[in-house]
Amino acid sequence: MLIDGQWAEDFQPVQKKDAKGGFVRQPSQFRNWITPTGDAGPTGSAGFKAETGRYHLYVAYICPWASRTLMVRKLKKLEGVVSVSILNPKLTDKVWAFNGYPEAGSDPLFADDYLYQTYLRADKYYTGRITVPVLWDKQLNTIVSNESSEIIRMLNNGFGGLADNSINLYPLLLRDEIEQVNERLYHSFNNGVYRAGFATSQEAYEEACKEVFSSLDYIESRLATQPYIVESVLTEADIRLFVTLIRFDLVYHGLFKTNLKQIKDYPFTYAYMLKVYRLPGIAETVNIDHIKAGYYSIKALNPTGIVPLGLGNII
Ligand SMILES: N[C@@H](CCC(=O)N[C@@H](CS)C(=O)NCC(=O)O)C(=O)O
Repeated sequence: MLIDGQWAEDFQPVQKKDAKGGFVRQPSQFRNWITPTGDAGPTGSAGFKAETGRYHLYVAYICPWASRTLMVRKLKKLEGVVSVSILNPKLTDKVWAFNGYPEAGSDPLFADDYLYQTYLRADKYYTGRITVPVLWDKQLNTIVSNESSEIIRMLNNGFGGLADNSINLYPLLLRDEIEQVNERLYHSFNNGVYRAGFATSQEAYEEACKEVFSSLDYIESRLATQPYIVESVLTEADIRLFVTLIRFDLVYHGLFKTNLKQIKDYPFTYAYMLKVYRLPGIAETVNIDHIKAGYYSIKALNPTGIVPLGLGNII
């Protein structure tokens, strides 16, 4: 990570942990909001008005949090409004790099080699991890946000008439239930797989792994009686769920040791995952080769860098 704009330690083995060896995810630091008028959102400063061509999204296909933003950009038909760069899926000692892998692009804005340089352009004394997604403002030359849960809300309703508003992923009437499901699934499922994978004690691993599977039981029981995870319409809760499901049999089951069962052992959940995958545009946001190459490049978990051959029969 960077401390006051300087590299502190190698990224690879360093993940923050608690006293029991549990993985602790660090909070995102850029928390502004794009709004139709440029007024401030729930956090951060004003001045980020929705405009075509003004914003750029840096993502990696490996990353579930970044993939949320790619999915919502597609569903809201914002491809012509917000441009995108795909990073190299393989993590380096300086974390995310541009180029050097099929379908990874260069940095169209500054021709940088690494994403950390983008963070330093926004704040030359930046302290924190270098994470994707990053939503960049070409006009103010800064990061609008690096928090995916907020970026997907901006893409959903911050762009006014520039977006396709026939889809609303955060409808007013369902917000309470969406928040409840998000809350239920974030810690124990979306982040639960990471807590299992990056645990450094048996106790922390077992606790996280069991929570992952009790979440899958909860997901399966909901999907047995309704088409989407909240009622009968596609919402942001489905986006957040899908990105973890699609990676599960492919990488979490093996590399993160969440291996009590696979998604294909949950018939309703498996059918639901395929249904979301087949929604228009969604398959283009899933790159299986990048997901495998990226996760299996995490040296702390896989020092030899060997990538298994199997595809987990996911799609
Ligand atoms: N809270 C962030 C988390 C993003 C995140 O952790 N991204 C991972 C990739 S999946 C990352 O960039 N990790 C690099 C690191 O932590 O050094 C969000 O949801 O946007």
